[in-house]
Amino acid sequence: MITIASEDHRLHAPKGEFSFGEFVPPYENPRRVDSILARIAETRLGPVRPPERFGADLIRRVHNAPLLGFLETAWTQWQAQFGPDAPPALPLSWPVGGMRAIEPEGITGKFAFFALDASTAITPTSWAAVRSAVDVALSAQKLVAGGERAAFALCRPPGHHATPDNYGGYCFVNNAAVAAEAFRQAGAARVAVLDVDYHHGNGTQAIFYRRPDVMFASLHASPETTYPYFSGYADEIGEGPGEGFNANYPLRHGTAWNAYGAALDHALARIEGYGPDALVISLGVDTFEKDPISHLKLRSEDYIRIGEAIARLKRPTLFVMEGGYAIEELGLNTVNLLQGFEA
Ligand code: Q9C
Ligand code: ZN
Repeated sequence: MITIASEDHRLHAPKGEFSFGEFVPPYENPRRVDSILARIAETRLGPVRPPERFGADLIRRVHNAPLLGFLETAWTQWQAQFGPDAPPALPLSWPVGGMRAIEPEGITGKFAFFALDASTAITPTSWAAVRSAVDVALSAQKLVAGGERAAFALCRPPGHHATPDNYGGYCFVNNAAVAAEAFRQAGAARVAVLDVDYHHGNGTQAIFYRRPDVMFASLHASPETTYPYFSGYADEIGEGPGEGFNANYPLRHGTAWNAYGAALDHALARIEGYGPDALVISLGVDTFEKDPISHLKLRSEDYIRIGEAIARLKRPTLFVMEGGYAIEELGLNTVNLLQGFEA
């Protein structure tokens, strides 16, 4: 399988994130890509190629102009306010309940307006890294649209929490959604996105919630206990023309292969019935038993089975990297899934 990867992901390397009352080193960091590339080389999964550059058209189909304008200029405005020793660019308050959700004039208010959480810092060069991740996704998508059975977009930063109007959960632009949109433009009538990241893909769900042409199915730890908390319940089935094209499988903390595999089979049967022309996998491996921020119990060999099960759909398949924070085993688990698919 061909992997697309860019060195420019290194341009997004914030000093830290807020986690349980402390400012800690970021779980989402450049070593994640190193771990995956090392395993790709070790297993000879296939060639690793740099991305082509793409314009912003497809990004604009997925995200609204105010968010994109903010992301491009946030650091400059933050530094204009705080000077050369500016603190980490993060919000610490939010417009909840019935407050006036009007985009504020000042930059600190804008962070509160656009961010989902205080875990997703913006640095001077984050936007360049974000754009490179989109280029990675679109370059891999182009391979699949051009006839490859599958390709792996080694995106960083990840994307599935980014909604039309908000960024967060380590995500800025929704790489998988942009790629799904690219498949539509390339002539696929129906596209399915299957999200196996530990966290609910609230962003991807929101982007396609009212659309029948892109189905979204997600297995994730239940929002009753788990970030992003306010999205991911089983009764979220899509709306209007999108009704019936959204499928959530919330799982309890502690879920291991048996229950996970059963939910996966169910999701795959739903996708099979939908009959997509292309499949996008939001590939998170933070379902791993040793993941430092997660509470599912998948083992390294389980990822081979996930890959095998996805392959049985026999669809042109694009894998887009999302989460996974157990750096030591990140490459192993990710490549296990890809090798299971290829077996
Ligand atoms: N500091 C993805 O896996 N909550 N995002 C962090 C620990 C945010 C995860 C809590 C988790 C976001 C792509
Ligand atoms: Zn995740």
